[in-house]
Amino acid sequence: MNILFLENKLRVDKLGILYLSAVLKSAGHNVNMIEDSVTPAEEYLNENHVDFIMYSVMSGEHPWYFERNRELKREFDFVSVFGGPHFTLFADDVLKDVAIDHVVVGPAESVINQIVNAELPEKVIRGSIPTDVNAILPPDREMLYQYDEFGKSNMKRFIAGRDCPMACSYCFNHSLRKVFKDQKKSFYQRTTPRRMVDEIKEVRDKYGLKTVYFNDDDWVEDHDWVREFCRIYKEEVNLPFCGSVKAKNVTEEIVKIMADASCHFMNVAIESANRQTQILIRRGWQNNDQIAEAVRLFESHGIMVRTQNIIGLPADDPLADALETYEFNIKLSPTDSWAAILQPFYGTDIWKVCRDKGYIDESVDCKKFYEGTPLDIPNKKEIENLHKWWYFAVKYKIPVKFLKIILQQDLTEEVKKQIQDYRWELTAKEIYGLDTEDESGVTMDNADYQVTDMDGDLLNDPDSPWGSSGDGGNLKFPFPPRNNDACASSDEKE
Ligand code: B12
Ligand code: SF4
Repeated sequence: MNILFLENKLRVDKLGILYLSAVLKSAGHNVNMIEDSVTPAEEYLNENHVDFIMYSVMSGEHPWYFERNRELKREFDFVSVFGGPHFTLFADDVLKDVAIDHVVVGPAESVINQIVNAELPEKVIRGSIPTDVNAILPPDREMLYQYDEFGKSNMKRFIAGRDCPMACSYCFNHSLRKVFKDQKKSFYQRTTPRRMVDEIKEVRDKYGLKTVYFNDDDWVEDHDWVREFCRIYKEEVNLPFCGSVKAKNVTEEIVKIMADASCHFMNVAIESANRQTQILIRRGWQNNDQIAEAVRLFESHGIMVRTQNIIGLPADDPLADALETYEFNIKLSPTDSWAAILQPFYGTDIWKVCRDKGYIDESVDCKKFYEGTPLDIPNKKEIENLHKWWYFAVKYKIPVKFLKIILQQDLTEEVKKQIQDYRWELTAKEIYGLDTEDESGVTMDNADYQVTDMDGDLLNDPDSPWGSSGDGGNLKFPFPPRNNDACASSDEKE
């Protein structure tokens, strides 16, 4: 069969479809992927026979995928298959849409070939949590890396584990666990350190690689795994790597091991520093002392930290909550600090909290990740302005009393954009050691130096469906060589 994964616009590796492509190819199918924004699907379908079009969807982008599929169905004959995180919570969306043939809820490795072989006729198909992640084929990167923008990118993405044991009320994890509660024993697996290192080496040798980015929700969750991985990785790869951690699982021993294995940068999530809000969003499992200690440990061992925060939360006083979180960030003084505005996805527990507090009604569509809050909360303007100023306010430790005056000022869309763009220009220089201008003063626009937002969209990209004021969390350019590694230099001093 000929199978096409259709994306709108991809800016970072989308591992989910690469894992599925490997499974499909192993069964002898022809699999390809195009970005509609680069090669319009009609153009491709006129030239190539396609039996199945597959769409991988995250919430927020779902309207685009549904509409595009309807358009294509009117003109071409194919079977449409949808999957991805959106459908863990939203499978009902699709029941009425006659252009959608199949939707898979959850991981699809175990069912994708059966769908293609017409062995599963149902519209909504339950996937399954892999029983052994080490038995899953490694992702088929060729499908994506045939495109230089990805194949030649210096930073490539990997994932060692699949799930997260927590149940934060704004996240899809709790509903994923409900759907697959009969597969409890298969949750929280990690590929072996050996397999992970082999996968990285293969990508390095085949495609080039300067920085490894782990998608795992908590890279340090299993300390034995980290010890063994870092031991092999240091010997056989030793490239800068980055990822995300839960502060409660960070210890000095683990941080030292990571720094010694070239760990360069870690995201540490705070979300809210207010204890009541932490409990409301079900992040009571870690406290501010643990967060502060994790940030201190990383930074003191030369691993840069970006703190991640959520503002616009449905606290009784959302602005006071955000400002308390802000002050906590100032105390921590991380290399970088980022705030998102809460988007309560329909069906999550936080959505129910927002509804019960009268902050939202069912008609609200949460897809403006950066522009504003969809909630009808007090101090909306101040919260949206705080989001724009966040990085500078934390960096320059602006006192709350003065910040409150700044937050009352009206910002035009142009000014908001300028603030965000400047924020990313500084981040590129300060964190990643790169100038956005080369020595001749010419602004670089080489793919290797593109700065993308959290959606993976290019900053200043007029075609971005999410606007241009993104987070910038995913940077594709190479990190500076780690010859000034904190551990190495302290060893030298000794
Ligand atoms: C890396 C990452 C990103 C990256 C890359 C995205 C990607 N898809 O790879 C970037 C930075 C771009 C990103 C951005 C955002 N992300 Co994000 N991201 C992740 C993260 C941490 C890892 C993704 C991953 O590699 N998973 C591993 C692969 C193997 O799993 P998978 O992608 O789910 O794929 C499996 C199944 O879903 C299914 N499947 C996937 N596609 C398809 C397609 C078909 C046809 C079928 C049948 C099945 C199928 O089978 C796959 C194999 O088992 C996940 C959390 C997580 N652990 O998954 C969040 C996650 C996907 N992100 C999330 C969110 C909210 C966002 C943002 C909105 C954040 C923000 N505020 O900006 C943006 C939105 C982006 C957008 N709308 O385009 C949510 C999505 C929730 C939802 N309901 O959709 C998640 C689940 C995290 C969470 N806390 O809830 N993200
Ligand atoms: S810790 Fe992160 S991945 Fe896990 S449930 Fe909370 S938000 Fe989701």
